[in-house]
Amino acid sequence: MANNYEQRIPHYTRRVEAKLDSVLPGSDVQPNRLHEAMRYAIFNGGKRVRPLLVYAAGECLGVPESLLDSPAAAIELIHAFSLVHDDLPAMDDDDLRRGMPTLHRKFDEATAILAADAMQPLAFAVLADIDDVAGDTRARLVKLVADACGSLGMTGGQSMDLGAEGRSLGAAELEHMFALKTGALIHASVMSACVLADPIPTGHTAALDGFGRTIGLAFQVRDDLLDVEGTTEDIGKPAGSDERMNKATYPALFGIEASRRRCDELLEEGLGHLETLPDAAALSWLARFIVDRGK
Ligand code: GRG
Repeated sequence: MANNYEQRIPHYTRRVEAKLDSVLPGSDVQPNRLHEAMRYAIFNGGKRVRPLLVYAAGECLGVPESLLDSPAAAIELIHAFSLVHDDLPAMDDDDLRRGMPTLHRKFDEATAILAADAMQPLAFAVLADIDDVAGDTRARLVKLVADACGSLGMTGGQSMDLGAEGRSLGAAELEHMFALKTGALIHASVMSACVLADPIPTGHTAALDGFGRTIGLAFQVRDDLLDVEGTTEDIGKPAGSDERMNKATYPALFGIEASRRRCDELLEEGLGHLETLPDAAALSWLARFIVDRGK
């Protein structure tokens, strides 16, 4: 099943995009401008890494694809919502995202805030509505994703990130911030398949837990490197903005070489977690993609 994983990525991308299309109200539905803005935030060219991790972890544990569409779409809704907030004037004040105007630039600030506000509850509605799954499993999925985006997850990490501007952090503090800001949702993507596959051997859960944490951290170190090494055209957002905003990043605090080494170490550690798992080729491919990606 996991052979030729790369060729099957479009299949998974189509699945999650079809699910997203089915749960997002059409832009012909009132209030039209709000729905148009939500659709713009979702359908403007994201890589869909988190949904791909949901499907890949599902492959590994033998979870039917049809059960994975809801967590994949819900997590992408949360991710898209966080990017809209991240770009707002009160946060990073960015004009460009995925090579296109950010939502508040394309529409207006109030519409961007409202579109993000509506995407978050939609994500939980999608999880609560998942077909053919017991009620307690749905509740566990809702809690998994809620914890990942709350004050002890992504929102907390974003708060730490804003508070770290201009400060010199040690590696442990920086990585803790990364683990929350970026790692928590990536970890939840992997763990959502464990919830759906339960009961599974505790060794499998521990391996995927370790993999999710490690690769979530690697994702942010690579993101920091891309901001320094990529062009605006490559990364679809203004290159060098971390330095201009005096952000606490891995390259700024420890240098480019140390950042590359840390990415490689985290990749090795992540791949090590996969060794005991039955069918981890897709996860392994995604882990390499995360540390090698050019955008
Ligand atoms: C209230 C839940 C909540 C969130 C608000 C704004 C915020 C708090 C959190 C933002 C967290 C954030 C933006 C983390 C950065 C994560 C990151 C590296 C995003 C880029 O992800 P990619 O490369 O993006 O997967 P694409 O465009 O491919 O989807």
